[in-house]
Amino acid sequence: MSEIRRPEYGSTLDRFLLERQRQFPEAKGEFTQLFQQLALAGKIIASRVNQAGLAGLLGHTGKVNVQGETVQKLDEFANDTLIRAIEGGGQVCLMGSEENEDPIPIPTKYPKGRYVLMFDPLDGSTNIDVNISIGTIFSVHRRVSEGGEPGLADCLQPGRSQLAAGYIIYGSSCMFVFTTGNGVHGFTLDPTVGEFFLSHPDIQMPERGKIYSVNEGNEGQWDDKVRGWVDWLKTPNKEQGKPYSARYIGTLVADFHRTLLKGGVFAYPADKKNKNGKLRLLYEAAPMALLAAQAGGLASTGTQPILDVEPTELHQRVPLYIGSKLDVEDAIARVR
Ligand code: AFP
Repeated sequence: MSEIRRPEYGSTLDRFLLERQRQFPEAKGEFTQLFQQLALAGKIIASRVNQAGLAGLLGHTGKVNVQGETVQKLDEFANDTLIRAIEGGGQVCLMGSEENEDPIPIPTKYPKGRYVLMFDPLDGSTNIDVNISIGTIFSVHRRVSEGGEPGLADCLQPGRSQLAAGYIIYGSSCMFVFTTGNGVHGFTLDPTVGEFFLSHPDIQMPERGKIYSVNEGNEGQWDDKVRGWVDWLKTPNKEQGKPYSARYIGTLVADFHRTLLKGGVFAYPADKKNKNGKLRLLYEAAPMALLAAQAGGLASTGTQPILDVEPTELHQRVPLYIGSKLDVEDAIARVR
């Protein structure tokens, strides 16, 4: 009879956060508490995602969001869950969600903290009904306005000033992957215990990969440089490890997660239809850019590091090239 292997459990998320907190004697634990609330929201969303077909949560609400997209029932559920989990905690003074047109204030009955939370509650909505990975993306900034009520300026901060960023992926397992500026760490949820356990400490992106990830259905809308770059990736060249393989899920969290672990490049270029690309700077590109940088990778608009883009609007879009350092450098050299 073959031996039954006992699962190996790493540190819990709570213990990991507390150990980090101890390294900063001046820390008041607010950051730790914020992460605990994010993890709780992630567990609630994960459990609903798992039961979606049974719980009447598939399909759309009949509403259209600020991006002009159909709001799925799970989009709305995830947005409400995050807002409810965070607003009463006292760590955050303002939130911004991809689903809400304006910044989300903290109700007056709750204390306000010094952090600003930006999030995409359920990235990859179009994949919800077909059982494909979806995810939650978030980033944390420090409040920059002084006195009075926090406002739009607190949300419109460049990626470089993010204190933390991460995502929760609802895939074949649920993982919480984040950085607080000290490497990228991945925790896997054991649903039978209800805890996230450290499964992927200090993730490093391979310097070069073998996969490109782009919606090639848009090829007819691309300019010649983007088309030339993708053709180059597909042209056989043994020494350069080409042709690359194509993978495209259509959920940024899932495409980025694969790129983080296996390397390669993901792109959503600007095209004739989407002059600034499709992806949102504050809820998608900037958080992933911080994760990529912390894992040794790169993220660019094609002409500028994503982390340097100064936001001017809450729902601003940017072209995105992200992934292994050498693959993104190749992309920049060819599409610029
Ligand atoms: P949805 O949340 O509307 O499904 O959009 C997902 C997304 O913002 C991002 O997660 C994907 O990478 C990208 O859009 C996919 O866009 P295309 O369907 O145009 O390829």
